[in-house]
Amino acid sequence: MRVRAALFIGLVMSAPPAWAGSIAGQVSASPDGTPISGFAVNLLNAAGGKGWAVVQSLTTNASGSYLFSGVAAGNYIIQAVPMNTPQQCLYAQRYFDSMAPYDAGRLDSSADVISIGAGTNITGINFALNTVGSLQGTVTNGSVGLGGVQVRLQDRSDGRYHVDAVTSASSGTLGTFTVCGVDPGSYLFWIHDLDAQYDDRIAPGPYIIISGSQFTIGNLVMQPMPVDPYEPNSTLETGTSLPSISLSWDSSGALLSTRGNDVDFYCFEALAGDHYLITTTTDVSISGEPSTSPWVDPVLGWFSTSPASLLLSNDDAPGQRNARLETGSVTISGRYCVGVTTYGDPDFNGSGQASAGRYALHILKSDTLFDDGFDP
Ligand SMILES: [Ca+2]
Ligand SMILES: [Ca+2]
Ligand SMILES: [Ca+2]
Ligand SMILES: [Ca+2]
Repeated sequence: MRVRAALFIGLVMSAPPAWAGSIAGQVSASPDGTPISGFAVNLLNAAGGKGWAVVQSLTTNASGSYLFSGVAAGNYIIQAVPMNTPQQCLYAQRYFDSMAPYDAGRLDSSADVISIGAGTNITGINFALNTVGSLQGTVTNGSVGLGGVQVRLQDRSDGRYHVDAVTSASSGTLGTFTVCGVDPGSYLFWIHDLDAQYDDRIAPGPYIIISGSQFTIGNLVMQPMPVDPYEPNSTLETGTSLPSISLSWDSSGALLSTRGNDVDFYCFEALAGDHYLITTTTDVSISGEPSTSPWVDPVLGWFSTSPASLLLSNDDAPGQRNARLETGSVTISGRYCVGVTTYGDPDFNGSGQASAGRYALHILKSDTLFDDGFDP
């Protein structure tokens, strides 16, 4: 009796909850249909508010199959990702994409959204992968390899098409990277140090990728980040004093360098009744090219100084990375400050910043409230 009771409890505890659904499929090589085992498959949803994010990840079994179980009702997309091995590197990362809008699985914006109801089991989410190319190289500062640097191989004619990699951090191969699964085409390199101790760099190439080939390129050299001319300005008390703003004020040279250390404050005298529209973007010039960073995620704050207080903040209006604030009508004349940090640092003290790098700041004054759909 004791054994049977224990078995019964075990079965109850391992049974899936009633709400749990599943999504299954297979990854194979095209055109011959050979199953690809050990290929990574990701389940993504957008519940976190920062675009599609991975919520489950697994690898295909010996017959190329995968099964996500315990999937809550909701909307998902599925992504197949090559592992960094010589065999898998010749296949591209693909989203499941069989219906319009269609882009052969290259963009998450065209991925088929799979809506799953409570307890529903969906099968046949299959990937048939063509052979493409890959590329490898090393990022250095001119003398030593740099680990943990973001590397983006980006289509020269359409920046939406790109493949990302990260340089190695292990001492034996520091700074080396392999960009797996690159569709044939003409590419540029964009490299970014997450701590922004080194400046972003775009190497225009062209780097030509041919199907079935593994290229090796020379070193990509990063330069130190230039000094931010507005530093030190990391507290309300030391904030950069701006002249009284009559129309607008722009800063395209402001920087955040080294995550966790740098917040930038810009302060000015505002009169009761003033209105300000404040925006940050990552639309900056890199290597002489107008660029929008995919890595840096600015957050804006609007502070009074007496008393010192965060009045408003914004991370993602409009879009997931830009930030935009309307002060509304200033109630009391005095010194106010705009704070700039990055996502992960709601206290504007630098702690927890998830990104760092160049940003552009724009402050616009108006005598009337703005009316463009983003009023606070
Ligand atoms: Ca689609
Ligand atoms: Ca600062
Ligand atoms: Ca700074
Ligand atoms: Ca943001």
